[in-house]
Amino acid sequence: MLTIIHLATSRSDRLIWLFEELGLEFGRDYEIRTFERDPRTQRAPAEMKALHPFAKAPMLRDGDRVLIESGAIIEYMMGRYGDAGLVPKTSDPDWPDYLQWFHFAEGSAMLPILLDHFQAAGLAGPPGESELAGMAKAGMEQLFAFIESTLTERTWLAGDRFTAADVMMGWVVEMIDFRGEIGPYPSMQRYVEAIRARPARQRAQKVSSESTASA
Ligand SMILES: N[C@@H](CCC(=O)N[C@@H](CS)C(=O)NCC(=O)O)C(=O)O
Repeated sequence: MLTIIHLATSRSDRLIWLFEELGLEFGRDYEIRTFERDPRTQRAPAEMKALHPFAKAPMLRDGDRVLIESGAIIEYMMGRYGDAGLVPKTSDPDWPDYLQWFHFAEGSAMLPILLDHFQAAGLAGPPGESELAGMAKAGMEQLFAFIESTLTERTWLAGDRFTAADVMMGWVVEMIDFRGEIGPYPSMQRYVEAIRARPARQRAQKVSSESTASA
């Protein structure tokens, strides 16, 4: 049995979604161990250190191995258990875009969003006034424009079919929506609706909220 180590509203939602896209079934093929964030700091609890010294979500336990990094875990799962057609072949013209967007999610997209989150929480002085606030705003505008222009040209980020890059980036675009910033971007709105219409995404949402409620 595979175990997803989960924090509510976190990147571990990517894994539950991927597992459902791969046809794995909650309770039969995988279980979820949910931890609560510290209500004041939103940090992961100290008990997670006992599972892995880095103590961040998600983690995946497979036998006696515990892996971290959502992107690495997704690649691990598809490499070891089959990719269900979510990875273009290296000869496919969409493969370079697949690689780019898969890694862009954690490598570039999250930074301006996190900078903005921390400055808005007042960690860099009065919100909206620090140099960091300006950097975050400019970074987010650049990010949103790049995602929007790509999604105006194609249905999914790496072409006309859904890939694992959309699991990585879909979580980011849903975060943009959750933060109330998607309004001016019709292609991102269309993309979020297409994600939410996927049966695997809907199953994952249900599994995630049920496992959070029973934590
Ligand atoms: N790049 C890592 C980021 C991991 C990460 O920062 N996870 C957050 C949740 S989304 C976390 O555990 N935060 C609590 C903490 O840092 O204490 C990944 O994609 O897995």
